[in-house]
Amino acid sequence: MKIDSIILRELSMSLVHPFRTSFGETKERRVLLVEVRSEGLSGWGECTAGEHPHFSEESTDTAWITILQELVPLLTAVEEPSGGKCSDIFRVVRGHRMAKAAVENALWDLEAQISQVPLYELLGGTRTTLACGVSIGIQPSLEKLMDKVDTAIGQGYQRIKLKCQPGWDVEMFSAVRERWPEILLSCDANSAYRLRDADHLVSFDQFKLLMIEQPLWADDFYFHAMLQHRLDTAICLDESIRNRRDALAAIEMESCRIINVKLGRVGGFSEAIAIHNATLERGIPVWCGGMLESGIGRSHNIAMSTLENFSLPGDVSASSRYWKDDIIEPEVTVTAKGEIHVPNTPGRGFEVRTDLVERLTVRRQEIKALALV
Ligand code: OSB
Ligand code: MG
Repeated sequence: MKIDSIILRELSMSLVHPFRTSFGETKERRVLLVEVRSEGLSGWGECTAGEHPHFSEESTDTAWITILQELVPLLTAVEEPSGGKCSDIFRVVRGHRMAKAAVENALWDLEAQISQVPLYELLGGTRTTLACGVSIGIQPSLEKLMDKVDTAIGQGYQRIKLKCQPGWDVEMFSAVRERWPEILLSCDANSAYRLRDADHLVSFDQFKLLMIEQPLWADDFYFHAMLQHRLDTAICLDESIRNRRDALAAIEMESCRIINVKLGRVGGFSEAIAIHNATLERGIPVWCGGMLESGIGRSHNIAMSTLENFSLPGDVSASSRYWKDDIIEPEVTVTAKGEIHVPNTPGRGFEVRTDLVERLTVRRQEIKALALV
């Protein structure tokens, strides 16, 4: 493919409800989109970096600069770029995986359109229906939380994940478990605990959680392994897993029994597929995490979740849980059984609402390929 131009946009999008984790609250998303144009077609990628470097070292601003100053020049210096070549092309840039993923995924998105095949097929996916779960943020009160859980169960969601932190855990799990003894329930601490909390974390076993996501440090395997040996409940790693090698180390060390795969966190589709294949081979189930994405990132999460080993319900839920108006058409919907039907049309399967994208854009930069050679 020959790239004609690359357009970076920052969109300002308000979440329908603020989302609170152990590291902070988000209401206004600053969504960075990458559009790669080639011969009349547009591939889109979304950068999942947060507004602040709280989940990872990256932010909307660091990703903007990295894409513009480092990744785009590397990409346009290559004769025949493709999504699959991006990890090689971008290798000289250390880290910045969310910035890299935004560009790489736009290329895969474009390739699916050029080849006239659904993106999920290009990735090697086979699932046509996806099991959906929800991630419910830390709430101002137990009553509010019970309402949120009740609504999500009523909507058919197959697994409820509760964000937790010290002071918002045992009592909260008790209340939810008492009212819903049988539901598939998990929790996500986003690194809010320390090893001195081990006894406390072991007490979570009584709630029969499907998993405890990232209880300890965001860069740790060793202490998670120590904790996993004491827990009946499976640990799931999110923040700690940056690539296939991390997944192998975590499995080898028994730091976790489940892995959350996020496209941005691992640097794009190629590395996500590599993690998928390595975990499939070793019998470790994975699921697709979410980063409060707009429809573009959401459609890519759907495509990735069609891979065979995405065997647990993901955090990929309906557009309407996040946005009054999503920037794709149709928006992502979930059936009464808590399923997403994967579109079988060429490309990402959801059109980009370019008019709405323009209206939400607060910063835009276009790089024409001519200016780069
Ligand atoms: O750890 O999974 C996480 C949102 C922002 C940052 C980190 C996480 C999350 C979520 C929300 O859990 C998932 C979603 O609904 O998109
Ligand atoms: Mg998480």
